[in-house]
Amino acid sequence: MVEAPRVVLASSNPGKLREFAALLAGVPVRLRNASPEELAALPEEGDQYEANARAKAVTVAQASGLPALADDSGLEVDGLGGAPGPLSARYGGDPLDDAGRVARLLAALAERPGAARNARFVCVAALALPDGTVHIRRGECPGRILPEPRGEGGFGYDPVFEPEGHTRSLAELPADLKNSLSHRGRALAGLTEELTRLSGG
Ligand code: ITT
Repeated sequence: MVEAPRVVLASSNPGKLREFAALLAGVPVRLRNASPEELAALPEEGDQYEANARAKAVTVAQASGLPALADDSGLEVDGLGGAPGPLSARYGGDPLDDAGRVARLLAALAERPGAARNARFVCVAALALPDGTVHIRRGECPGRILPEPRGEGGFGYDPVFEPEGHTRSLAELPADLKNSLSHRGRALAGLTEELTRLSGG
């Protein structure tokens, strides 16, 4: 029997890695996380989702000699002119953790009216092949920023993001429901065909 092709996940974010694995569970590929050496080769990130996603995937595809999958993602808040956007992981500076970044976001939006809290998660996913081909897909998830964090699931800004059409935060929704409507779920759905093709399917 022919083994499913291997694909390396080019991310150091445990929350993303969990979601990649769940989202690709039905795709005939064998996933592995990037090694510390492969992750150390990742370039400094800029302020463009697509360039960042492409750079992460291409770097790990070259380092591993295998197809590599990465995403660059972020939260865009209308009342902050679309910030923090591609800078979401570094919002507020380095010493902050997820809870610190959430607190900083809520402070920036304190006393701001409803429309200022409209927001969207954006994900640009990149699949880089060892032959240099790169496939790019984008996904978005619209919603709004809640007044207080709610829920224990997910990661990052999930506790303060209520997706459109729902009355719970992403951190309160079951993981499979988040994945079915999330920016990452939508971006990866667009890559399923290319990933399946790796196995000759
Ligand atoms: P890698 O580059 O190693 O993958 P990273 O966390 O630095 O990890 P990004 O530069 O793409 O990745 O930053 C994305 C940030 O946006 C992430 O750290 C979260 O703060 C936020 N984010 C992205 N997707 C999210 C989601 O589904 N839920 C909550 N926050 C999310």
